[in-house]
Amino acid sequence: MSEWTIESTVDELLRRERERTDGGRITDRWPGLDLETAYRAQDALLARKQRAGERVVGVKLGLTSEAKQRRMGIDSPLTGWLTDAMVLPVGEPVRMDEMIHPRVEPEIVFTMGRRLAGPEVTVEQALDAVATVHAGFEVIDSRYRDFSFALPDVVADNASSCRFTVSAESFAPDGLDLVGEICQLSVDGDLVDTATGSAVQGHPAQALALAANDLARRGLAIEAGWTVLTGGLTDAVFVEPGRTISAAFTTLGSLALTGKR
Ligand code: OOG
Ligand code: MG
Repeated sequence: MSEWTIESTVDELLRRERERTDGGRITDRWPGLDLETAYRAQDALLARKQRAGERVVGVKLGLTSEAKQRRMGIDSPLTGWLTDAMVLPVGEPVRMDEMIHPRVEPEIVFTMGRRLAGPEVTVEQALDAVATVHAGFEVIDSRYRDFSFALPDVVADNASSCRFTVSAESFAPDGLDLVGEICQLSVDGDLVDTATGSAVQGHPAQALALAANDLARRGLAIEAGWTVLTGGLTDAVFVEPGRTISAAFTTLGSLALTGKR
């Protein structure tokens, strides 16, 4: 490919997803891919998925915790789209044959009772628009080799999104201590990581406000009924066939996922 464009970037990322193959950074080949152009590519990628019949069901935040930022070497949060095709029902295995190199991370998830439009949304306003809070898992599957990317690369790649699971147990935001909520992550029963809700931008609703304000720059809002993944609390764990990854939260309940070849 000689000249890289938004459309050729989308073609390449969708090809990798379809063929379940990773590849090099787009920014190595297209140094002109800046953040704004990358979000335009992300929106163009979503438009392709919508033309193929997928429906937007929410939005995700990525790199909202220090654990994730440190691991990925990027210190700035980002947003991506969630579609109905990404829903992984509770208890279903992670079908690795549909993916490249999936990793799982525990997240605090909001479902929205009201529309939330930026700019200048505060934590209080954000929390006020939330209907229910849940424990969740995100399965990320970067279309880049070794999950190695610069910020514009991962933005164009819809923030590595692949699947997500939301616990059926739901909680009203009032009366929850989301800052102090503890999440213990285990692999095959062995505790591997622990974090509290404060890991996510100081408060998961701060991440929600950030998403609303970020979308406002693109003339968009978080809609009533949408699901919002606020970002991995801990580092992500690779899925392996037969490996069970579980998360136990103080009040939000427990969830487990198992990899299947
Ligand atoms: C980017 C997506 C990060 C999170 O929750 O921090 C993300 C990646 O790590 O591949 O979803
Ligand atoms: Mg995530």
